Amino acid sequence: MKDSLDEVRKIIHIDMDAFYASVEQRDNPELKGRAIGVGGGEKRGVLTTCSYEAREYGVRSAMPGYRAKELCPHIIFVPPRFDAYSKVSRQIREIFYSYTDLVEPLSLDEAYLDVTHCKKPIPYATDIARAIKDDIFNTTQLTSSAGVSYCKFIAKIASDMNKPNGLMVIKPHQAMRFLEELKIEKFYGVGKVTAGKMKALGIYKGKDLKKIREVDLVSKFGKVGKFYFQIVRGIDKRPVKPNRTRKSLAVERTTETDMASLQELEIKLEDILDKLVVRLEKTQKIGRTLTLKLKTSQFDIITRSKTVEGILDDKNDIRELAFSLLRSNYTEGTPIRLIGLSVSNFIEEDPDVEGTQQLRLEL
Ligand code: TTP
Ligand code: MG
Repeated sequence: MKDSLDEVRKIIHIDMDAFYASVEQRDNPELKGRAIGVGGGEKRGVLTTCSYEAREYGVRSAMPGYRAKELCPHIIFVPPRFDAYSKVSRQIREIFYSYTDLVEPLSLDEAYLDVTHCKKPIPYATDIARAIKDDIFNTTQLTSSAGVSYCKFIAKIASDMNKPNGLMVIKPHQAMRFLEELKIEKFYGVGKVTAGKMKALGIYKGKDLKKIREVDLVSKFGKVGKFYFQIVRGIDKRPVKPNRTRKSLAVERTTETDMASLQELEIKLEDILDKLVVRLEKTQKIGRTLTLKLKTSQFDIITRSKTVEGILDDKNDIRELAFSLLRSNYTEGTPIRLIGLSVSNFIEEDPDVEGTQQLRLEL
């Protein structure tokens, strides 16, 4: 059955332990061994996360600070320091890339790695995971947990099983039993609502789910039913997708006949702007630099950029900037065959700016 196109993959999922809280405890010795919450100190604030010492009292991520205090009166609230977390995030990514280029970061503290063809000569995935955990600890003095398996779904579940400082391996021949015993809410894509529906149908564990025919799953849950059918049989072919970060997003228009007046160009620009804003929204990109590009009928290219201090997230601001770039750089009468706008300098590429992605909870 196995051939080179269908080899068994080695997937590792790595997740840092109590990430923000561990960084705070590392950097402030007074917080070591104490119950701490990151964020949540101020009125109506919620915790981003908390230390394992606080978890013993039932404190959890996303919990309002006052509730955490009720459960654990001696909890210490610490304000978050995102620059420190992104620094660690960059350090651990460097480590990942020293093992494989197939790294798919899911957040600051979590990533999938496909180490089927590892850059280092370590034959077993378990040893690779151990080596990565050691490297992370030696570089950052922080612990992480790893899950090792042949697919993403099982690797991710596994990394959560022996936290903190865990290492859990689920080999292909162990997967079936593991999935049969797995609670339904742990299955990938099964949220609270779906779990509720499943329980109403008597589906509590993988083995119950496995009894349901594919057609019935599809008729009850829609398309995703197909996915449940596969995943409960241990089939998850999703590849580890390295995030190729897009450097810019551009929309351009070439016209059949040259445009030779500001008025004509402005009409085109408006149309480009609409398209650009839609695409920015779709990709969830937030940039800081807007560039106007003009190509003359002689094929000379003029590009002019402006970087704003804040972010380019408002259509009116982008329009104003685009029009001012055009007005100040176009000489009436020059024949133009292409006009374009692009947004670049995306905030998540700049480690010193706090990207919206990095903060999953509003503080
Ligand atoms: P998680 O990996 O979900 O949690 P954790 O690392 O704190 O703890 P665990 O040991 O269970 O993995 O999230 C990573 C960081 O992301 C976390 O330290 C803080 C932040 N975060 C939020 O800002 N809001 C949230 O709701 C969650 C869950 C996490
Ligand atoms: Mg974590």
